[in-house]
Amino acid sequence: MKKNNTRIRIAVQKSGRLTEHTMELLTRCGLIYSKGHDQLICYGENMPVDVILVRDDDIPSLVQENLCDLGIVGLNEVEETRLKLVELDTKEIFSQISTLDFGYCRLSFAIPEDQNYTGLSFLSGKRIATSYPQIVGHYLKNQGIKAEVIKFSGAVEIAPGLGKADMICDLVSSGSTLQANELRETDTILESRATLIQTPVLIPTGKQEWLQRLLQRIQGVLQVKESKYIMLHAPRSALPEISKLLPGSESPTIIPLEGRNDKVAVHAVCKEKIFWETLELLKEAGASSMLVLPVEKMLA
Ligand code: PRT
Ligand code: ZN
Repeated sequence: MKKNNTRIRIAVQKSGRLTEHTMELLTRCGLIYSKGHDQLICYGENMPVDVILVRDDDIPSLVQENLCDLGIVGLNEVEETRLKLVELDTKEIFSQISTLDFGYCRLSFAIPEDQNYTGLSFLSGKRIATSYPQIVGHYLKNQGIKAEVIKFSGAVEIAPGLGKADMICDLVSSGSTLQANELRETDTILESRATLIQTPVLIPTGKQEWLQRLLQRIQGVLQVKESKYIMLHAPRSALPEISKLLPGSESPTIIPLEGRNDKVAVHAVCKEKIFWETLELLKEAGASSMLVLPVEKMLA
């Protein structure tokens, strides 16, 4: 795979929990792509952006080694690789550009249900199975706890049952996997979600413009998801109170209403959720004819 100096390469999970959300994000950024015969690359047809499909564990290294300019991967993988690079005294490490709004989970310790958890001191001298030895090792060191960290590549939750470990530290979302294995979650050591990372190497000028455009569009997509456009009529006298009630909005647009001096139309983009309760409060403040619309695209 020869690297091109004008096309941006973005590493994405090939098949797994992050894949669908990541491809949807890129599509919402305007990317139209076709899949190569080998199913390993999606070629951007309308933007100089190619998507490289790989295992999620490989994404941070591909970005670190500048084989890809960007990567989208869970913070758990980002942090595990970052700590390894720090340990190796690596000077230039990939940067974390933005957290995204999917792939939520947490890295937590879990112990057999029948054990009595006594706080962090419980960990002392224990054998802890995990796929994240760097994160767990770092945490234990910071807490001044001596315990044995055993690296497991998958099915960590079965380690205590097999007698290979006393407890585990693994990703949890609903908690049902722990429950099925008779384990109880104790402390969380990392809150994770999908994260956008960028190579530590200077991006060539030929790619700069499109890189900036892509990053700006990603921010736009993230903002738009929560944003709503609200339109309402209001008495002029109630404007200060109504403006205060509009969640996360910058100065609203005030439009005169034909033949009415006492009333105006108010239009605003709200960057936070608008709940029924907010509309009810606006009504109490004198607003009427309220309309809340989704926002399709946004560019700051
Ligand atoms: O093949 P490849 O290596 O690419 O995929 P993978 O199997 O390593 O990763 P995948 O697709 O399972 O997860 C990709 C990323 O999604 C992870 O790195 C996390 O950032 C994020 N993520 C979000 C999760 C979960 N939620 C999650 N629940 N990753 C894994 N799990 C597993 C967890 O390890 C445990 O086995 O799901 C189980 C727990 O789930 P609950 O709902 O039972 O608590
Ligand atoms: Zn993986």
